[in-house]
Amino acid sequence: MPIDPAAAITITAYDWVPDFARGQVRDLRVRWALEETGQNYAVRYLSQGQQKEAAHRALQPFGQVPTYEEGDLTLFESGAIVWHVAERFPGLRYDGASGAERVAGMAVCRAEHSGAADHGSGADDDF
Ligand SMILES: N[C@@H](CCC(=O)N[C@@H](CS)C(=O)NCC(=O)O)C(=O)O
Repeated sequence: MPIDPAAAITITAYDWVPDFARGQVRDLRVRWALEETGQNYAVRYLSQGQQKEAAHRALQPFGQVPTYEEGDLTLFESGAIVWHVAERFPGLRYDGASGAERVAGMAVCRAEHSGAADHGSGADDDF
């Protein structure tokens, strides 16, 4: 994982998550986008309740994670952050002609990137 305390991008996450929510906290979406695009990022961990303090609400008015900071830019809402990462860095978007082609192209790119294309059944080798 490209976590680097000195990275230009900082996201927020919790330093403690109850069992039922492990793996579900929405910083996962942002981490995924950053990892898929190969971007190093730092993580600022918040303790229980710290998300509601004024310092964090200045970044996320609803007192939630994740947030994204890069220079003067601060973003919240995981969907908006993922969109920004896809616009900012190559690797998530596929600029095909139509919406369906873009999605199909993205699926192939992701499969190749993850190595899945090398480990398939072979049945769809012409795909
Ligand atoms: N729509 C927001 C939802 C963010 C959200 O629900 N964050 C949760 C963790 S998954 C949170 O920080 N909850 C703590 C709280 O609301 O006090 C997003 O996608 O970023």
